[in-house]
Amino acid sequence: MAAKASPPGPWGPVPSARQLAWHDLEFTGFLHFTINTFTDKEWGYGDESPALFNPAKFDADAIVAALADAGMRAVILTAKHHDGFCLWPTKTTTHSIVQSPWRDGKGDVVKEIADAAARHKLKFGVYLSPWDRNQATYGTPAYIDVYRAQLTELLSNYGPFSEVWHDGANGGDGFYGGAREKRSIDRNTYYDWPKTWELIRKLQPGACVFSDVGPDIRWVGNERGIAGDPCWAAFDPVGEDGGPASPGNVRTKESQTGNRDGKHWIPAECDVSIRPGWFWHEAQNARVKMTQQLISLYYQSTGRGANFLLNVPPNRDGLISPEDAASLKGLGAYLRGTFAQDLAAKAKTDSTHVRGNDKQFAAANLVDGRNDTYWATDDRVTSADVTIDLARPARFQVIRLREAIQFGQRIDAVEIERWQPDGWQPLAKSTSIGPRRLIRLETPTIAQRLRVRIAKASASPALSEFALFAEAGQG
Ligand code: FUL
Ligand code: CA
Repeated sequence: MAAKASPPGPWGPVPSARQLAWHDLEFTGFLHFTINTFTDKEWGYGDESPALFNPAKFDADAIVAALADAGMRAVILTAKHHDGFCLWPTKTTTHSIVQSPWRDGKGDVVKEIADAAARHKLKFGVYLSPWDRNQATYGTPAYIDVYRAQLTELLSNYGPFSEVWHDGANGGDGFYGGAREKRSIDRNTYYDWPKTWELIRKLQPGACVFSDVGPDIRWVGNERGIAGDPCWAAFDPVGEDGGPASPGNVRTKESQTGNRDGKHWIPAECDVSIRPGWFWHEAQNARVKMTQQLISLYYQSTGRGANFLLNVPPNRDGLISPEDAASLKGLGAYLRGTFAQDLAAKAKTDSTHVRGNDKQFAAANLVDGRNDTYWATDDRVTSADVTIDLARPARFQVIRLREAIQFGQRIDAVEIERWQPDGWQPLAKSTSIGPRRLIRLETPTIAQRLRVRIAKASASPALSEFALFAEAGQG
């Protein structure tokens, strides 16, 4: 019996435990819901009457069930958007749900969504807008205390969080307690983000912090839901002027691809709305993205190793509109149908240059779909082939590869070939893999033997999965 080979030495930055858990989520729902839903606005000014908020049929279970059915594993709610209206009974301001007629001012949207998420086994997160157009003190140090007090309330009272989301929209005109003026802040210094992140770490050590610059997850640099190709998990944010970066001040071109030689593991999250706007607008009911568009976005985000954050805004009733629900249902059916059965699950692998020449080790660990078992080469080897034999021909259209990212993102490029009577023939190519790479072939393909060629790697490669799937119908 061959001795168990020692694991590869790490290369470059590696993910933290909380980031590893976040990578596994793959697909998250975003809920933009607040007073804007009732005023038909995208950015409220901050002077809206709380009396407007009254989602008569609000049903957190129905909302979360629609997300779960689409294949989402987490949900992030706008606890407060730029207009400052708080969806939970906060002690920090009267501009909240307490002043609304909904549930006689005794309701709590954050709690209802958090509890529904727990019931449906989805992770939970909040978006708390740093910019607050309602607060009289916005722009002064006093507001930073309010912002941290709001975070403290949220992170102390609603169970475990998987993500805390801060956007980069910062300052401008607003109500500001009646001042009705324009206020600008210094994006690099005003919020003192490192101190706020420390507070989040203390209250929710398992939560990943999202912003333009991380520290755990980065904005992908566009609001189209599309990751760069390649998309590296490593990222060293740089400000627009080449100086220090901060939320609202980052070179977005590099956010899309990351940095191949980056020093920080800050993977990308791709946010996009199912509708043209982030909030629900009646006039956009006919412009909801169709199932096929969502599938394509899924491959362009999740499929490139990023996470997909799809916004589905509840309507004035407090429900997901039927148009949105139909597209989500189609997406869920496609994802379940496609990824239910890995056609390579029982394949045999063979390879050259396997770590310690332990071919048994390689065969057992590549195709099992688990990240803690992997196929790796000897430390000195950075190009290698692994052959996969399915025992009989299979018809597939999607190839999924994963790296054992606990050792870093080591592979630069791979080529996939299939065996034909006259030899090996190219089938597909890819650059970055990281936590996941989905290759969607243009047509269904039949093969019995396949070969993964590690064309280029920056350190000895460690692959944790090779899987094949037949695509389900697209509804
Ligand atoms: C941006 C905001 O300005 C938009 O309204 C939306 O919430 C988007 C997700 O983030 O910064
Ligand atoms: Ca494995």
